[in-house]
Amino acid sequence: MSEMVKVGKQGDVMVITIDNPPVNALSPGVPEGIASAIDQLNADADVRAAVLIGAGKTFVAGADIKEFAKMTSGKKERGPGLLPFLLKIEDSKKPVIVAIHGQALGGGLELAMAGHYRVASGAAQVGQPEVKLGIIPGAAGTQRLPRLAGVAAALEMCTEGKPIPAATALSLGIVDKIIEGDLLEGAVAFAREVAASGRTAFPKTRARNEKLGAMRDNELLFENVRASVRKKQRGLKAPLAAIDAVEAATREPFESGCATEQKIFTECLHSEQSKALIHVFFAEREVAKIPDVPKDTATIPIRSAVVIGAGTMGGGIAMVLANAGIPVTLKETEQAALDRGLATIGKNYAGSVKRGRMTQADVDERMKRIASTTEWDGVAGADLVIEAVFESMALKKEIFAQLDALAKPGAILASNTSTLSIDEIASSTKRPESVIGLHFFSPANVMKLLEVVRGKATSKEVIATSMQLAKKIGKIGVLVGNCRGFVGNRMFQPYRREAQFLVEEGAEIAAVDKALYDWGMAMGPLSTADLAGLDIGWRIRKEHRHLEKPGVRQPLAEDKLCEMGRFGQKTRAGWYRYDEQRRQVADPEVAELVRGWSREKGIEPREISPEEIVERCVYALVNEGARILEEGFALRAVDIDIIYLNGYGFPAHRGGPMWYADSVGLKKVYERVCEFEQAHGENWRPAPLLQQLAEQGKSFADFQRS
Ligand code: 3H9
Repeated sequence: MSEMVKVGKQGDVMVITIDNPPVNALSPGVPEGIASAIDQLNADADVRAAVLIGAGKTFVAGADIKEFAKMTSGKKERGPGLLPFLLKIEDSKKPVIVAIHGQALGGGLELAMAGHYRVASGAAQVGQPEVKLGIIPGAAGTQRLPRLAGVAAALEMCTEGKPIPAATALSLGIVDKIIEGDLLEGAVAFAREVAASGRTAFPKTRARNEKLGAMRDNELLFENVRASVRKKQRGLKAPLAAIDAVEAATREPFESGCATEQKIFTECLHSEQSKALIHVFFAEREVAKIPDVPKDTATIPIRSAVVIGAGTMGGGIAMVLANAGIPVTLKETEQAALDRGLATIGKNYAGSVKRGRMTQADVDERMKRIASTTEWDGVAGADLVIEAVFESMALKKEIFAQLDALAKPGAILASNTSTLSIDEIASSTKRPESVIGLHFFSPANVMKLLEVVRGKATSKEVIATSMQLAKKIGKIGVLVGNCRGFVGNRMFQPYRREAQFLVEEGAEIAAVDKALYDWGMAMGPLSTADLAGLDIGWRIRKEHRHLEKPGVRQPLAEDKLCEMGRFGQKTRAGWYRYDEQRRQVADPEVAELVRGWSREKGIEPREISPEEIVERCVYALVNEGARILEEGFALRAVDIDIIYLNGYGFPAHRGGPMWYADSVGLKKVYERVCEFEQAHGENWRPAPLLQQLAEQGKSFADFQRS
């Protein structure tokens, strides 16, 4: 018997326990172990039924995702897959009751559906999340789920990939009973009832066709779901593939439906999208691991917090802390500013209630956690202070000196700065080890990314606590070093520069945005600039003119637009114009102006293809990313990828900028960067690391800092 599957008995009921920590993935050995247990069940005259359950915190989180890369790289044959093992369970002469706690996801739910009955604890969840990995269910999930839950529910679960709670699974017919109290005890009792019922045959999901629906109704349903997926999951292939597979369940007998599913599954598994999304799955977990801050580093309990500044960022941060159950005091200098900040928080929460994301009771509870003050009174008792005032070093230093005087020893003093040096801010305190950057992205209550900026003196406890806090407040924390713009904004600057250059060279404004949007970015770079405000970069550039190298081309357009008072959406004019409802409209005047400015600079307009637009902008990200990696401001290429995916609308199915460059091939990327350097000068000087890896035939993923 496999080590990962244990067999025991409770009287006349066999208990088969999957024990493959941490999440009971169906790694090699697990399906074989279950199959052998089913043989034992049918051979043992003393048992009348079996309960199949998971050890530890969850039932089964699906197939072992690590195995997929081995298959697609040719290191491993795919083999027979899980299907024969599942048929063996379904064909067992004695009933198999699957007991679900934690999650039954992907192959875990497929395994459960092959049992004759399913019971679940109240807090359990079930789902087919494969689309999030760019694949579809590959062990008859698309064939058994519509038979249990109906076609519409199966389509929703297989295309969106969101797990559903046990109560919903019960109402859909996916589980047969919710067990209150001890799951194993309840499942064994259920098994005895089934065994005592006198039945000689037990329900096989694959034979239950009554929920597959009428063909005509289905056709309309498929059409609607395809249209909605194309809109909501733009550019993703797996959700559409999942619909094809579910459709096969309604058109073909079970066996041939399974064969269709296998074919589609294999195509998806070998796609670039799936490789990228699987990379993202592991990358999201990798960023939590910091080589010199081990998992067992002591952390500081965060029982209360103060946020300084009640503007858009400060208010959003206060909401995020309150949502996670942390009492927070919002501090402003003027009562009027505080009132405005609180009103915005109230408005944002009201929006969540309106959209059905929260109840009024949830909001009341959260609002109770947000206190407000114009004094410094909360600081002394706080475990965490987050400063979120506007970007002025002098002001921030003044605030940190004050915090140093007031905060208790050991409290974390964080700045939400997006551009300024954490070390310089920390220098205004006598405890730089307690100072860290917590760079939230706007709107802070929505965006998943938190750049955690490590100063040169920041202590490991403060880093470990900040990374833990990120998880607690539902963010993905990525540790970065203290350089100008940190990782995300430092890379964004050349990306945006190229977008401007392209317009100055003759590309239409809308064409630049469209090329990148069609490529998968959540928004084009010029629309993003209008949203963020063109004036922010303008003010920073004005302060740093002395850093500009003579003879190196600088973008013209945004500075000139700002000089005209066109700051973007906030002034209803930037690259585009905005109507009363903030709807974007093209502005031919801007195109004309840019043409004039370019002419003055002697730039000849030319035809620019969407491919060049994408290469210029995306390779600008990659080249700067390579410098950041080499200089050590990001720990690994995956950290950069996660920042771009969660903070900058980079498409997940392209894996992040560094993964994307690896998938194109660094030799090719490097050659193109060299061509751009020839054509456009010093801005495109290749990063030494890009050159080195390209010449060695390596990838960013291979890069290990020595
Ligand atoms: C599938 O099933 C295809 C089928 O149709 C069959 C085809 C034939 N495999 O997330 P956590 C690791 S596709 C391998 O931090 P949590 C994870 O990397 C699969 N490893 O914990 C991490 O490792 P480390 C469909 C896995 O409590 C550790 O476990 N299923 C797998 O926050 C802890 O994970 C899914 O897509 C796996 N399947 O969340 C579900 N799952 O400690 C994927 C996890 O070294 N999993 N690991 O960094 C999840 O969504 C979450 O892990 C879960 C737990 C909700 C289960």
